[in-house]
Amino acid sequence: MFPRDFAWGAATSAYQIEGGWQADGKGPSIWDTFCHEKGGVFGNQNGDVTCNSYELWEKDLECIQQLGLTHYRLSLSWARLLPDGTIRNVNQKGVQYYNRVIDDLLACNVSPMVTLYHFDLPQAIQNLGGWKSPGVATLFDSYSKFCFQTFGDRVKLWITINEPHVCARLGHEVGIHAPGLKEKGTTAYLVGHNMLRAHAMAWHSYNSEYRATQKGAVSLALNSDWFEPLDPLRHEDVASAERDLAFTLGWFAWPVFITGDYPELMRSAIETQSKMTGYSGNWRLPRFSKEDPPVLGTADFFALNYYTSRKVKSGGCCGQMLSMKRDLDAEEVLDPSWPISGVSWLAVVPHGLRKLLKYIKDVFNNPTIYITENGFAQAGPLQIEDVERCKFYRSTISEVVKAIEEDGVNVRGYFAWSLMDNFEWADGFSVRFGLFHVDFSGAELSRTIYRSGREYSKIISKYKSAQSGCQGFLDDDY
Ligand code: GBH
Repeated sequence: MFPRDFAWGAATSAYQIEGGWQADGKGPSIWDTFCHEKGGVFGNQNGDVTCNSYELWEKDLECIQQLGLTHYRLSLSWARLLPDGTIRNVNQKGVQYYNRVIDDLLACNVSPMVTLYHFDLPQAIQNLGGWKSPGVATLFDSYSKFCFQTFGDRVKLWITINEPHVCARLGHEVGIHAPGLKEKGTTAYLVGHNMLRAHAMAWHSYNSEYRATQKGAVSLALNSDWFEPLDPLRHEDVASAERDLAFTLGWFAWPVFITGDYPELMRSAIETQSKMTGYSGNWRLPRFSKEDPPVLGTADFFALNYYTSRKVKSGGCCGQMLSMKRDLDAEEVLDPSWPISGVSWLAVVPHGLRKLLKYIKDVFNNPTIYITENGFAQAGPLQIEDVERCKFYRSTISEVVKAIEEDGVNVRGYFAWSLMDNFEWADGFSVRFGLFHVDFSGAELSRTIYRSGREYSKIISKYKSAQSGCQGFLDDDY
């Protein structure tokens, strides 16, 4: 059974839904730049308008109410609030917009979970070196304090940074996300480091300046697949799966939850490759400095974004050049029994979530966990009757039930990705994750509930009424 105050949510992010990219004094972000430069996104699409939530927020609120959510996870656009990234210049229209969103949610009895950073760095800060530059951490801290000060009287659940792993790797190593850098084997580690420094500073600011009065909780959202050895009897495969977990989840979770430093496995794998390739520069994986506030202990809960799983075997790499892939030295494969959703990377593996939750419980000291994203993609011809996604949500949520009841994992909330179809980064509008369909070809951008939206709202209301003792829920199939 779910705890009484379990959070039933859906999530979105600013760049993916807001549009209004230049409205009312908003500054440009790196995603504005990345899309406008063309070549990086499916069909040269962009988030200039997308769901236009900047103007159509009431429509989103209607969707939220129709689902019966208790929580809504949104992100703030840093450049909408602070057009040049600094608190020297505050855009009051941006403040008004988010005040209204937050107030409307609370008026409808929906609690906001607010992410400060979901991939959309102000371009002005990118021009100073972006996440590569150490100074970004202090700028992020100032922005965070500004947000705590402005919205923290009403917002009690904060995520500082969404998926530092994706931002570091896809943005700076692979180059398919903004800012589009392909500086292999070095920059992603530096960027990840500065993101951890930025997160830790913001957490300490909240802790010392706002916690006592605002009484909220702050974490960072970490994405990870569940990785398991292709052949559990092969030592190399077991070690590869462990390395993959260390390089994905451990990279950020070890410093914050266990040791204040990166996983030993990760450090040694990187050092080995540095030696093998004759790399003579500084540590590629930076050291934490005593000058910075400590990173250990800077999360009030564990925020997990889970989408899929991989089988892992050894090898799979790859020339003489340094790269993260080479450091990782593991090859990920799909199990042929796993159905694939509308995007090739998203194999449907609900039981992987249960295993990952148990792993987090065991390895990271039984934290309170919020599943801050989980979802299923549709592509190709539109299906409002999306039965596959219905099945996906039903079986995923039943895996969460097992994690809670049988494995004793302390899961406190579940957020579906996403409230509605939106701008899916490099895939543009070709991939749809919504519980509501958005008609991007019509001027109204009308929102229509998918069958999976109905299904999710049924699940929510069943559990809610079971909790209040009105009715059992196990009589049905979820
Ligand atoms: C989330 O990341 C994001 O937080 C969210 O904004 C996004 O809309 C949602 O996923 C759906 O994609 O291109 O083959 O290298 C999820 C974690 C990790 C999933 C990177 C896609 C890229 C695979 N993502 N992965 S590939």
